[in-house]
Amino acid sequence: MVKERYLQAKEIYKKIGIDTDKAIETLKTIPISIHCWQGDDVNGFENKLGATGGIQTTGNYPGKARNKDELMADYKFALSLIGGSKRINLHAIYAITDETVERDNIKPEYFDEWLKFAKENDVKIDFNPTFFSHKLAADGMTLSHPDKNVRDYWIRHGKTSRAVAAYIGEKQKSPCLCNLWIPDGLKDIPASRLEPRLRLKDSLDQIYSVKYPKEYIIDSVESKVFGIGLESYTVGNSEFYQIYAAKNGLCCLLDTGHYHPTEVVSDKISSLLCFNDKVALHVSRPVRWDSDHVVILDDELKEISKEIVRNNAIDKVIIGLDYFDASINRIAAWVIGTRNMQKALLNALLLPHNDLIKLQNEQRFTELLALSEEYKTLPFGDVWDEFLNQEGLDNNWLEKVKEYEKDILLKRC
Ligand code: RNT
Ligand code: ZN
Repeated sequence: MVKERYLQAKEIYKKIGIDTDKAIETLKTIPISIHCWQGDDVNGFENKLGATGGIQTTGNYPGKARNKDELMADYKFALSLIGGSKRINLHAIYAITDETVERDNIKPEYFDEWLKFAKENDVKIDFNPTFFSHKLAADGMTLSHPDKNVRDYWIRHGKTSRAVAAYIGEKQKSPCLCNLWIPDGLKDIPASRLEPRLRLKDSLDQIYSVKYPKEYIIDSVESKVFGIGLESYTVGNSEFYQIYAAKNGLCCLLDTGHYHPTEVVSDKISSLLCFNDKVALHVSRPVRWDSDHVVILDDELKEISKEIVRNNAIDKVIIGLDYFDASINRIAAWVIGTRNMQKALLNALLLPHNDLIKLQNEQRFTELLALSEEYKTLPFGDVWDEFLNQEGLDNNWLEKVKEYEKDILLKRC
């Protein structure tokens, strides 16, 4: 049945010059970095206090992973329901060690078990220092803190995290994206916006003074426009990091939830591609004051994917997911978000971009609009189902998740 529908769709796409077999093959090679933190509401293994620092998970859905064994088991199960090329994205708070360790003293070997897990599941690892959910970040300031002792602690954490990422990258023979995000900001109108920014700049200079081979690590910096409780001012805003990254040879990471409501990341990617080899993404979904809802197949996700595909930027845009919903089954959240990212990419791979670009250049805007709208109802779903089919998967994953919930998750209470 899937095959029959696929063969029909293949003919339809052929008429507009699209090779669906090639689109499926390309989709299989595009890595999506799946964030571990959806599995346990960004708790990590240090304590059970939950996320602080301008981010928050809301919801009480039962069955979240409470330790490394549960998180790895859930992750493994989620990965088994997702096709294509996958990576896993870790945070420093997911270090595995029996001792109580301060974050400025995290050692690469605390991630050996994750390297083993990654190898067993045929995925590579990305990494993030954790500058939140900590007593020294409780006042919403880390690398820009007025107290030098606090800044120095977080500088050491930044350095030690990069050492971990470089170690992972070397071991796995694939560069590890090491993404730096700090919550630093203020709830109300600042007396000085400049001072914290100058302190952040100095802290970053120290963190990035250590050099690693580019085969091991790609360093990225992530901006934000606001945080919960930090509504008036964010030290590391977009302008700050874009210029810092440009001057220091770092990669910018654009989180789709970190801009004003009418600002879109799909419009920013090409600007960055004019000047950078790589652009990293945190694909998320902003809803009012939250920046982290589960990714759905909406117009903006499709537009982002078109930018990646039509600008020949598949090897340049590093795709990671970043959302956390505690109100629904967490494994389902992983599967829904990742599959939607892949659906959007497939949708982009099935469009005749060169023809559409030609129409734009010839200023034939009526045809451009008419055809773009016509293409929206091509039998995309049949090609998607064939992708799943080739990956040994189908659309009935929810039943498996429900069973897993009944047999495993609900017994965790
Ligand atoms: C927060 C940032 C950051 C975190 C993760 C957990 O607003 O998006 O990337 O969500 O690092
Ligand atoms: Zn993010």
